[in-house]
Amino acid sequence: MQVSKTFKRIIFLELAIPVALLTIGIYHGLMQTIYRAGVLRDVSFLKLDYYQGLTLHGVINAIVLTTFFAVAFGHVTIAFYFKKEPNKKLMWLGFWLKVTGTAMAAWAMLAGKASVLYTFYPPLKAHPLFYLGAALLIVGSWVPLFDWARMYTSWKKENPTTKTPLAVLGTLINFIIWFVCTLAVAYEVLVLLIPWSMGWTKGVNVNLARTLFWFFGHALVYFWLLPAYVMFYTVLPKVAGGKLYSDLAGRIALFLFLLFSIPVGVHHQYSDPTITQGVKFFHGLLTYGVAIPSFITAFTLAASLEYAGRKNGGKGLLGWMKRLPYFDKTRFLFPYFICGLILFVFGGVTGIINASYSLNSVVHNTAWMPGHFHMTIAGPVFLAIIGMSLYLYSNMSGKKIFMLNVATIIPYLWMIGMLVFSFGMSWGGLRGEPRRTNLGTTYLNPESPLYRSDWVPTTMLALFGGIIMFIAGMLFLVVFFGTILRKKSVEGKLEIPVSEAYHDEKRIPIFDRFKPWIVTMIIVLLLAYVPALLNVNKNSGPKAPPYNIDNPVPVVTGKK
Ligand code: HAS
Repeated sequence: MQVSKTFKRIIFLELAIPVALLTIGIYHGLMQTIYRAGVLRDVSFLKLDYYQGLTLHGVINAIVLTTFFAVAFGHVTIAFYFKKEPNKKLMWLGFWLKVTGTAMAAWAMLAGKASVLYTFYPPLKAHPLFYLGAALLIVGSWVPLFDWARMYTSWKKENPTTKTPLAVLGTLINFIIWFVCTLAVAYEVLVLLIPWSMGWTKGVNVNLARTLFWFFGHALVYFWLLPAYVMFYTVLPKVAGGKLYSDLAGRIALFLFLLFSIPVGVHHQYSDPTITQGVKFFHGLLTYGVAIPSFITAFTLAASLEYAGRKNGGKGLLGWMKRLPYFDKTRFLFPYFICGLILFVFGGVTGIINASYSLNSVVHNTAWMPGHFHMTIAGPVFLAIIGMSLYLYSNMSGKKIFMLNVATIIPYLWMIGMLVFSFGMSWGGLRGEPRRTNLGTTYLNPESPLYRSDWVPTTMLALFGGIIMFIAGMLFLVVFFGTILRKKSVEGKLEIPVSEAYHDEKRIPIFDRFKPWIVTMIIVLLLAYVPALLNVNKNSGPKAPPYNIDNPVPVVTGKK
């Protein structure tokens, strides 16, 4: 499909800006492992301190990259399946809001005025521009939803009995989840944090802020995941050489995410004393519910891959696995997808462990947690994002991929690094190693009375894995920007591989309509969150004054 120059320009910018920022994000990932292994026993390096680096790492990799990509991929998906481009003025508006927000937050972080980590829990206090920047980034990502909804409604009017393309369904579901969950964080930022950070209010209700954050925060992880799922359902079977096992399975899984992605946030607050056990139990139960669509996905994708492997000549019980295009340069997206999926098997299992109220008390706030989430966001999500960014850029620009051989092995290198890193973190977590801690200044410093020699192997493994990932990440940047610098060799166009369905079930209206699902979503949300908020309202202590991360004394704001 041919697309306009403006459309291309916006998509290229939305892909390239966050990939460029990855240089900072990936560098600080490596630095984390160096500090934590005690190789560097200082609070800062090159004038950037530990928590400043950790904030940059989390915000760039987990918020900026994922949000820019979700919007760009959404635009591309909608344009490709509806054969119509979204409104360019709105595309630019969303883009500039996101860029301005990112620039504001980046200034605050780089100036050392927002070392509050990506969760920005109060009473840690950031500069108001950090919060305002985050809010603008979010508002910028809302804009396209309204335009896509308009396009969807008019398409549906013309095609009332045609099934909505699975990729479009996934994109719309994802942005509906995103819109609803970000309302809570918008309230947290605009009503609680900005006035407090400006010194207009003396204190902040820390429990309320955390509860609002996690209303947003767990749905956020599915906002990261769903673009990857859209690719796994609609692109992966095709590039593997087969078909999607069941189209309906994909629809069911995606609609289940609409129901269960948000009302599970309290599983991040099992240790918060303000929330009662009944509410925690209910959120825990729903957390097992949100794993179901991923189990459906695991089965459907495995069946799709088996079909592809057999079509490619695979025989016997497991022989099909050997016939998948692991190193086929002409289908280089496959390695990015399969490595992500392999990592997600471990990411998923560790997530289910976290969901258990009792097991959570063993692993909460330990290094186990980054062990878990790196095998999710830095596994299927990250690999799908970088693979698809490269694919889209190359196709739409008409430029051949620079060092295609290297591009094909990067995901394997990343996966190996990630497995080593996450094994080290998870093992360390089980031995009590804390997360978000500069271990080099204390526990991993042999001169400190707190020294823990049993954390040497675990942090060394994490360091070793971190180095491998750093190399893979840098190679990707060379490949991506090398491709940008190339001359175009063919006319660029927008092409996405489309998987046919092996079981293309008849249209079932309930799985092709949003209204009943949105209504159920609201009911489940109310059941899960009204009691949680009532708990917070009843059990919260006095409001907290602001703190900086490096000082146990409150920051003084306003008049004394
Ligand atoms: Fe999580 C904490 C529970 C999924 C990210 N999670 C986090 C944090 C992050 C995160 C960032 O219940 C830390 C937040 C912070 O900073 O404090 N998580 C879960 C559960 C799931 C889950 C039950 N998490 C994710 C995903 C993430 C993510 C996805 C990012 C994208 N998580 C928790 C809990 C906590 C938590 C607690 C709080 C802990 C605490 O105490 O703080 C589920 O959705 C997982 C379901 C997944 C599966 C896996 C399906 C497998 C598939 C692969 C199939 C493979 C194939 C390949 C087909 C059931 C689909 C075959 C191979 C061949 C070669 C053929």
